[in-house]
Amino acid sequence: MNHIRRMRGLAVSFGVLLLLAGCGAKKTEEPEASAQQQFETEMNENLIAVGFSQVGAESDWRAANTESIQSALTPENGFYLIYEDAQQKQENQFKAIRNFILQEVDYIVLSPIVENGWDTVLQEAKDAGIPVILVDRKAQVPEDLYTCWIGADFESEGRRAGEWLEQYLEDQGREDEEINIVTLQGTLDSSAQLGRTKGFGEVLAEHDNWKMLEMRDADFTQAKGQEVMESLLQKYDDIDVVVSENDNMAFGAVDAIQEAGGSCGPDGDITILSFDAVSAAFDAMMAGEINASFECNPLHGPKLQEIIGTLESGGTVDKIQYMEETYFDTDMDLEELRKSRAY
Ligand code: GYE
Repeated sequence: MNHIRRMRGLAVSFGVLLLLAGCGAKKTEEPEASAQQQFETEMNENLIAVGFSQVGAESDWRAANTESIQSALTPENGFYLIYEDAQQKQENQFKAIRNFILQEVDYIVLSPIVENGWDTVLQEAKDAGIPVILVDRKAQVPEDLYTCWIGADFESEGRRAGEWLEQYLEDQGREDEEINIVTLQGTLDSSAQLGRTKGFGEVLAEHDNWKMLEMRDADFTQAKGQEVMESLLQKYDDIDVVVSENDNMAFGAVDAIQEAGGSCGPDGDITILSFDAVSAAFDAMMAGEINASFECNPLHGPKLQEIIGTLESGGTVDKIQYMEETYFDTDMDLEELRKSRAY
């Protein structure tokens, strides 16, 4: 049933493609095009069609996540993947999902940019009988609107960062000092932002001497991280700690601090805590620019492949599935640790 539905959908989209391709083509090329059409249709006959609406390409983490999913859902593994980059706009994700429904894909994989606003479009997918698998970020919708979710425990990541800071200050005998903190937040209302802010906030609330000077949205990008950090440095001259809700914003913050003549990292004046632990964060830690990065695992591809496999054979899957995570700091043998990392 699913497959009949998919083949029809793909035939429609190939038809559209061929029509477009045909616009500028000479008459003599027509037979070739229809042979191509036949080939494509045959090739895709037994493949599982998956429409994937990705948030964007805003960070190294996102690039690793896209790559992991694209390299798992391949034709060799039995998939026909339609990838849509939403360029960090929820409306683009709505459009992509509605197109997937028109194309009659077998599954929709969605990484929701923010948590709210999904009820209508996910109800449309449900009405069309297409299972939705949420990856990375969550959507605040009734449970029957998605099959399952895979991603990170963002609150634990935030708490882990808070506890790390607690220990770090204690080790330096600074546990009673007044500590001024600023936070570069990720895209507001995204699960990663909400969870990390909440988790760190819980540890913050236990310390009367920790002062959160300001929390500012820097949208998970390096450029925004730099811009926001520049303005925070102009406003406050006594920042002790920067909590950056991803590595790319932390890289921007390092640039801003260095350009302003300041210093950061384990030997500098400003302690920088970050999230994701992408490869470039290892470089930054080894260069002594940031202190610690709390891991967020982007390698969702294999798990996604396994989940779809289970669903295809009529099995059931856990509604919520967390990835395993740890953290890294400059006291560790980072050179050695990074050797086994894929991102
Ligand atoms: O931390 C950040 C990315 O949702 C976990 O999004 C993801 C976050 C990740 O842009 O780098």
